[in-house]
Amino acid sequence: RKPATTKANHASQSENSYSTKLDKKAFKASVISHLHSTLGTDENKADNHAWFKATSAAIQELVLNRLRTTQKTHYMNDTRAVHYFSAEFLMGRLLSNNMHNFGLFETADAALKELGVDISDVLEEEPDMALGNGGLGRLAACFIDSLATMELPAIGYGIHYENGLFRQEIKKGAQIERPDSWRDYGNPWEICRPESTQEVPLYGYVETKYGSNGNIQKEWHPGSIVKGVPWDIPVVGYGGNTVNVLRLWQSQSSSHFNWDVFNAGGYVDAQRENIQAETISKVLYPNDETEAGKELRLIQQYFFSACSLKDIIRRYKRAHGDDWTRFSEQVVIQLNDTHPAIAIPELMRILVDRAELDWDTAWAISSKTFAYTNHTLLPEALERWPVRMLEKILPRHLEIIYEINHRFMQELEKKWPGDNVMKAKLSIIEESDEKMVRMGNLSVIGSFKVNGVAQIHSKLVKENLFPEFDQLYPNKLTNVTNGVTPRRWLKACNPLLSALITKKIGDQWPVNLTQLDKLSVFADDKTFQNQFMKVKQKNKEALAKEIKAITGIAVDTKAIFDVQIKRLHEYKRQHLNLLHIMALYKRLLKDPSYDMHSRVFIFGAKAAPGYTLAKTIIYAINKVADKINNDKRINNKIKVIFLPNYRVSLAEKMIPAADVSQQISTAGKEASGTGNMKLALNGAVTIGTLDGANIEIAEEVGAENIFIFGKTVDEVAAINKAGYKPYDYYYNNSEIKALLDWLDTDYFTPEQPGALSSLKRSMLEGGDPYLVLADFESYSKANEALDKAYKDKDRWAKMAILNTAKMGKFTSDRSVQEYVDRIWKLDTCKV
Ligand code: RUG
Repeated sequence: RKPATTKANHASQSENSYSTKLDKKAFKASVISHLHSTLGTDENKADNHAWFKATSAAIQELVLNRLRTTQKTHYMNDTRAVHYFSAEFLMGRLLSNNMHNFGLFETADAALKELGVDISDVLEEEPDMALGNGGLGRLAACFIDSLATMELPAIGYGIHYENGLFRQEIKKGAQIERPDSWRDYGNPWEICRPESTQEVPLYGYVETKYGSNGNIQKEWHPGSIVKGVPWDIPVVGYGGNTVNVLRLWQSQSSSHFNWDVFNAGGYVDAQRENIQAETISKVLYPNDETEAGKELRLIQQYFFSACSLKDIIRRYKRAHGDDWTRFSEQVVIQLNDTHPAIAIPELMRILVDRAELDWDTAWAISSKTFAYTNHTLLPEALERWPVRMLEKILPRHLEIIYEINHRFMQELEKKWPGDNVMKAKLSIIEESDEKMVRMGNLSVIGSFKVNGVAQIHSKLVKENLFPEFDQLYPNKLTNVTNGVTPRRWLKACNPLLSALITKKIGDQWPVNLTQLDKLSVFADDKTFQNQFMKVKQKNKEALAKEIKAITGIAVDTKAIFDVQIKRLHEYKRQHLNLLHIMALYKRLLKDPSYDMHSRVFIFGAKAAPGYTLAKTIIYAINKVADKINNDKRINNKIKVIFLPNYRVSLAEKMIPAADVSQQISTAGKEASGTGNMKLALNGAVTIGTLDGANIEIAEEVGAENIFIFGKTVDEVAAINKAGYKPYDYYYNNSEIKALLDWLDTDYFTPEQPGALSSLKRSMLEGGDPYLVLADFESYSKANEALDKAYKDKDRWAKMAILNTAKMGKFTSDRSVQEYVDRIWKLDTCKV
């Protein structure tokens, strides 16, 4: 049962390794057959959606074949596997990606063409799987792509949300949220597996009993039980050999209900409060809101963690029966942030209460199973749950958390005798007015490795967030810098650039991204510069068409395309970008000959529905845009475009067309960023702060190929320590004063005077917590340098080429390899 597996290495499969299975003729036949037999229509009646379904079905046939083979191979090899627990997987669309990974894109394109169908119309029919908020969910999607590509045994576990992240509409400049019911017309990729349904207990009470051996036994009598039904989404690795699975749980009511308990009295009230089982997986929570009080969210977290653990244990038992000794050898669980941290006490409950292992044995297994990734230092995003809430929903888990904490306190007492301050700091329980459970502390204590997501971030995790934990467990905290999959974020989304690169350096770069460095020698080559910039120009023209179609606004494709795409948050400082745009506008109004290359500022951003100031910033961008875009006096020097409903599929159109990448967070606030990597990979030049992965990008591309500005992490800390005074900047810099005062007039919102005043207030009375004013001048200077660089065509082409060439480090294959080597300890398994 244990044939040879090999150490993980980058698969060197070429794109064609699987494509030989289907030529154009066979592909055509398969699509038509699905049109007839799966969809009950024909070539004459079929609309684009039917073609999309039929094409997907043709691909899915191949996918399922490889899925079966993969699963059989993993089972036969009894492989150790990573289980990636994530409340979010931001997958986007799958058809194009799956075709590319099977090496069938060109075949499909040609086949559909012969059928009179344009492949891009077909691809547009696919709704995005927007089961995530942003970076964290998209990272999970990139990682499972890499895991499959590198032929590593892995499974993603998450929630099958009925509604993904809300759809954003912009009405009169303001964000409106609409539901995202992405499965209204079915999803051609997912497979329901009712046979693997799990039951999840909730609420109720804990009974203390004596077991047969005289030991105390705990029995949880749940107040209700919900069912988790799994949906499997195949994850196709590049080359099409390994197809792993993303297993997403949908909640359903269970006929199985403990009526004895219910009728015993006293539970009627509790039961009345119970949420309907079906609502658990109904909707993805938009992040950035305070978590406290969100009972349903805690239930979501427990729901998917419990289903996934049961699923893992079922599979483990099939191979190893009741022998738990090998569990942590076979199973590693990566917690993507603290959202699935409740899995730690859940595994302890299973081992202690159900498998009747003693605590120490159980803890030895559990603490060798989990590893935890931290994605943020922002205090408001560090999860804490009220003890009261846990007691009500998961009474046994609360007991277990207390026991974990009690033993941990004993450990602390040994290390730092009598140090109660230390104990209070590191305790899982926060003794505030309302007692809280700190999920971050639980995750660190219950995991064998903890990682941050960029060098600077991991350093701050060690030095600021968990310094005492780092002292206590010297080798537990580490760094794995994020990465992105070059298959989706270059090969598939930027076919022109991909073709140019392949022509120049061969076709191995999608699986060995450091090969891009071979382009460096052509950075000064005029012919290559022309070819590279011609591709950029074509991509800009395509985006301009899209902008026109979406907004009705015509943009000049000779202008600099300047892109800021990410969630709307004060720390990401879209308002710094906006203030600078207003400054340029003002300078042009004052002096029409003000020397600047024309520039199109393009935004994409969703604000959490409850985040008022973020929504005001969106409104402000749109209102300033209205004014600038219609002001004849500035001669089209500036355009401001806000593209509504930013999502993965829109990013795929924006990124290839970007000249400039805005990465302007307050230093120390953006854990890593991954959009920064995608944009640079596609030849955009970054203007950014020394924050997150920008620092490592700067190291790779060199200082002369990036525009760095602003206060550093240390400077930010020093300013805050000394007491930051935004009014100093307001009174000492006349431009800043004029800009903020402008926001206070009705110039941009004549129909609604004062609508933007809160934005000004946030940067003055509000204390400007993200140091917008402190960084404004330096940002403005960096923009001038950028403008100058762009005017020098050769220089810019060289910079753009070198940005692409130097992005080898930022493939998610490298990140995954680091997890494999240092945390997961997996072997590849050739399928
Ligand atoms: O904000 C971070 C990004 O900096 C990072 O690149 C991404 C992936 O690691 O995760 C984002 N993030 C952090 N998303 N949610 C959180 C907090 O839960």
